[in-house]
Amino acid sequence: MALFLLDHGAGNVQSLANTLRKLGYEFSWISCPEDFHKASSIIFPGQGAFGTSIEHLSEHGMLEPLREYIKSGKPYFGICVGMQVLFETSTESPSARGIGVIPCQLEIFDHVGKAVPHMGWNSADLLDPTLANSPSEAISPSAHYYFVHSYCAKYNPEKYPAAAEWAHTTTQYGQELFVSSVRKGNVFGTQFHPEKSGVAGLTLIDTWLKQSQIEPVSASPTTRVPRLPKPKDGFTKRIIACMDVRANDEGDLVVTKGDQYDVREKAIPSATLSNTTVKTAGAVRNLGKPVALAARYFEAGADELCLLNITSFRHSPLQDQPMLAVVRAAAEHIFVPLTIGGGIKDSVDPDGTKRPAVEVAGAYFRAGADKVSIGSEAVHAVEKMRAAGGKGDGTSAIETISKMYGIQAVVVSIDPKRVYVDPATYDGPYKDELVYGKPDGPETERGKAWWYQCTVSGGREARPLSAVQLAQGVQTLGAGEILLNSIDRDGTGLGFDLDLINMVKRAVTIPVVASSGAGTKEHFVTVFEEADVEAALAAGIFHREEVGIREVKDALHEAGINVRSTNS
Ligand code: 1PR
Repeated sequence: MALFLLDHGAGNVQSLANTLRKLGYEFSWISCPEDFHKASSIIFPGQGAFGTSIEHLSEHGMLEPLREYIKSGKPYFGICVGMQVLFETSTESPSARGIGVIPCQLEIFDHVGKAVPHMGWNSADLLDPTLANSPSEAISPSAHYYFVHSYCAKYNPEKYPAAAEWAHTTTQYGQELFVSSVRKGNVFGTQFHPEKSGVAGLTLIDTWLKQSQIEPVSASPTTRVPRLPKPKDGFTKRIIACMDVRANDEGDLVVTKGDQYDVREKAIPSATLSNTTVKTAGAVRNLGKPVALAARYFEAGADELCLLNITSFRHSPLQDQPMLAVVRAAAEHIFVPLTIGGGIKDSVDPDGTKRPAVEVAGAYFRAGADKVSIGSEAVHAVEKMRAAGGKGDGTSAIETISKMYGIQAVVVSIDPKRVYVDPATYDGPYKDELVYGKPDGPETERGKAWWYQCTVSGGREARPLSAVQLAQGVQTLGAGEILLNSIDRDGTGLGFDLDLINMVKRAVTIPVVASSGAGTKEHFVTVFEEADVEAALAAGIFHREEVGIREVKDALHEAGINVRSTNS
């Protein structure tokens, strides 16, 4: 078999390469139009915007050879945008024209009762239920797969007969049904990312590759049982394990964990000092090696992992080879989405070479990251946008990266801190965002109200911007997700800050990840029941093995909250 992968230049194609290596397949990259003739199977793992992908294929003289290859009837597997290019057009990029074998248009999801992008794990229902028991069927109706997209082929046989004729599975998001995989002859495509879908995804790719070597699939359509939306969709809440990474005093990259962002061991009262503790007080807390911990969390069933380089604001990340190497090594072992944060900004190398943020992000994507998380730079960009009257100028890290890689690849990490004020006298600009009358926070602040102030540089500098203003601003600039920390709750184990989370969640339509303060499995149940967030993230309790990911998911399942099984 001559298996070729098509790289359209945007996004993380490394994950698919890692998956194929793990499964033991050899492959080549399509590097010129002639390679299409050499291929007996092609996988196209697309990501990003429809128009950008088509443009890239055209510019490199690959659109026509791809069209010819697909017409030839040889095995083709398109992933995400690799499936979308089979369609004629997309409202995402109205002037771009796809391959068009499926004469239909892709459209954006509605926002009714759900965040957009559709980001997370969902089920895929076979339209021909008899296939469920077939050993040659790659998709399992009992599994969950990882989706990340805003545009889709709506499933509505009357309105979109061509899409329905190609539909192999449908998926429900909110009350919308869409085509989550297509199949006809040897052309196969999934809207979800099997290379990011854990064991279920690896099995899918392996089954397709084996099947495509044996025999061409019959061109005749399968028996399709038409679908209608069910009362509840199969979308699951995500559990994310986060690793804060920095160099310790010996210069090794370690996973650390702060208490309210202070990652150094506390001073120990002199009466209790022993020789050993004298040495460790003040040292960077070391909770393990990033690659080993990432592999452990993947095995334990985490739905997503996050690596934050917490001191990279001090220097250029492109010079920070250890972190890139960590990402590369981690990506070889984990087959769920990986977010990398810290230092995603315009930077300058010591030799004076300018590295725009989009290039820095590109280096992380090529290393194996699926999303980048932007902290300090997002605050500066929103301040600039607000000063300019509320419109971005197209130059910020958020704008340039989301334009090139799609909004789903851009997370903004918010580091807010409570500012306590006297509610009787406060007349400042955050009056409308004050939280009143909660017996919450430190003893010294009892009876006061508070607002949430944004900080930069790991909480070291406070800025004149609220968490709500930042969240709304980054959504306008083109962020696809918010990672909402809380400096007050970080490492305390007191539970998520529900006031903060609800306030931000109500202010935006993109997905929100609740972070900081998880101390028990019940805290996860509470955050999903009381704040309609898409995901919850924890660090300390997982690192110290006080609560396991399986325990959290069991508790959520018992509470009737949809979660992905830890075995899939
Ligand atoms: O500003 O773009 O370079 O990004 C820096 C990134 O590093 C930001 O995402 C910022 O949140 C993070 N960061 C900076 N300093 C620290 C620190 O801890 N000193 N960590 C830091 C932020 C918070 C979460 C933590 C949760 C859950 N860490 O990552 O994992 O609070 O913890 P818990 O479950 O133990 O309560 P830039």
